Amino acid sequence: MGRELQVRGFFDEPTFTVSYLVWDPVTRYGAIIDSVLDFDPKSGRTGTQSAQAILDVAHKEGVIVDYILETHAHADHLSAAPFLKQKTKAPIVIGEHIKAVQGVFKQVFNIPEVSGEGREFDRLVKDGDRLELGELNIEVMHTPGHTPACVSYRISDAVFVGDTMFMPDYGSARTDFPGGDARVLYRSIRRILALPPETRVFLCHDYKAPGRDHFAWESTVADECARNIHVHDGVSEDAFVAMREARDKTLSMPALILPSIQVNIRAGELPAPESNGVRYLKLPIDAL
Ligand SMILES: N[C@@H](CCC(=O)N[C@@H](CS)C(=O)NCC(=O)O)C(=O)O
Ligand SMILES: [Fe+2]
Repeated sequence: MGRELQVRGFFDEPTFTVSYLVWDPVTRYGAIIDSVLDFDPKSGRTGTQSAQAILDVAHKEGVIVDYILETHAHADHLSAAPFLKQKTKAPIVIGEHIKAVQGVFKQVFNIPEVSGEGREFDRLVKDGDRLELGELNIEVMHTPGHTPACVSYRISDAVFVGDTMFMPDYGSARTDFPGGDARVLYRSIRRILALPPETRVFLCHDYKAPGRDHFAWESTVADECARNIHVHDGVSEDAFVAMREARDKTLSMPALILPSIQVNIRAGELPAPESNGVRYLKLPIDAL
């Protein structure tokens, strides 16, 4: 019997992102998944309040943070991974196909200093890899579709699925970013839904579904199979692809896509300060 992983979710309402602190209750070794750096695009100000709130809980619960995990290079918020790494000394982990994502966006943003080899991260993981978390294991599942580098992290009776599916009443992630693919996403989701039905599923975003008055980010494999409006057990691959591609055409770009991607392909590191000591982000004109 695997023992139950402890999970605490932190909801960032400005970006609808859920970050997690998870830990092995016996050894107290833990990980932080998909952290958020506060960023106000109007003023250009950043802040670490949201990330600090995670560290505060870790401290209160006596959790030793062993990994800073990213499910993908996020397109809607800046990662706080460098701040967390400085505070915890834990390595920043992402899927190995981040190399391809870096390859595309280093061109878009014309930032040749980005390696294209994933060197900005401390550890690149691939499908089937296992990371020790106290006496538990983090099992990596490559779950592409939303982006080519997306991974899910399965830990004891829980799985952190990043942007693959969302709450059953909301459905699934968009597939219209470079390297996204609806057919590939369907197959990734079906792999997750083949896990034991009681597996707890933790989502990376919630946008509230029409008629729901509260945010939510936890479901189960059984619930998703039975009720996910885009990918319940009765939906064929072709039907999903048609729905997803049609819906993607109606979505506008995330508010923070341009700041987020150029920072997150650098593992959350902001561009180096210019001669006046100020850091600047780029805005590619007519390039996306
Ligand atoms: N309105 C949000 C949208 C963000 C967004 O596009 N999120 C992606 C994940 S990075 C997604 O899959 N959204 C699904 C949807 O909006 O239906 C924003 O501007 O940040
Ligand atoms: Fe995303």
